[in-house]
Amino acid sequence: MIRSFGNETSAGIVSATLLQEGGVVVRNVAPDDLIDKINQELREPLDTKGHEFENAFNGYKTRRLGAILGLSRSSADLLTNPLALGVADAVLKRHCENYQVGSMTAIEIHPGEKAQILHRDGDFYPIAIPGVEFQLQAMWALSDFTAENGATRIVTDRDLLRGVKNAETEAFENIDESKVSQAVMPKGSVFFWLQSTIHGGGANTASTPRSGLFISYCLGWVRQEDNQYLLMPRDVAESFPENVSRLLGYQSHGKFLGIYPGDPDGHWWDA
Ligand SMILES: O=C(O)CCC(=O)C(=O)O
Ligand SMILES: [Fe+2]
Repeated sequence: MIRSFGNETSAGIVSATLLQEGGVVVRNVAPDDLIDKINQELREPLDTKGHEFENAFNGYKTRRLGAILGLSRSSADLLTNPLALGVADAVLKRHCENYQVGSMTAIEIHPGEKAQILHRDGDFYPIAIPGVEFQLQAMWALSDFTAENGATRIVTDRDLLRGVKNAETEAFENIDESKVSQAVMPKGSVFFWLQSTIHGGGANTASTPRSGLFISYCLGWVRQEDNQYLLMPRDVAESFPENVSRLLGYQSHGKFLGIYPGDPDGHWWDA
């Protein structure tokens, strides 16, 4: 079972549970009107471009979109949600001074989609350091997430949870279903899981789509999954509040890494 908390729960309790158990749901964090606005902003691009991301990993009945802030400005409110940042602070700042967006992806699983292959998102980082999470993942429910419509699945088995990556890649395909739990949650809730947590999208056997906004936050000294500088050029990034442009990567890490003229901490000149 994945632990599910009410929205009065502190980031401290949520992150402690997450670090212990690999995944945690917090219900009803984002107001309905925000979620409705984001759904409105994403509708047309999902319908026209969402199928471009179909492949064996993403599925052939799943619509996706990247570069979300360019399509849905309201999504910035989920990116900078105080609970999400509180959890990201607790999980990531153990290993960095600041963190950044890895990727933001809308994922709409349509009826008839199969369960996605179980995997770890951060396996594109070619090393593993035991106890270090290179990134944290959040899935915001833009619709209700149910067992039938494809709520995200995670493996809750503790041995697998802490395993060294890639060693059990083979085993990912033969995982006993009794070790898999789903992040069932109402629209507006958020599901957090660790980079080390094995997971995947669920099968949709319902009659309506399951819609979510995936946001990953990665350590400030690793490369971001999606190239935010090309997806979100400087003028677009800087049209958002500074906390958003910083998260996109328009900030340095410490005094020497990622410096540029205009860096909000002034390290270009300082160094
Ligand atoms: O859609 C989901 O619930 C999870 C998708 C996922 O894990 C991925 O595409 O990496
Ligand atoms: Fe994933």
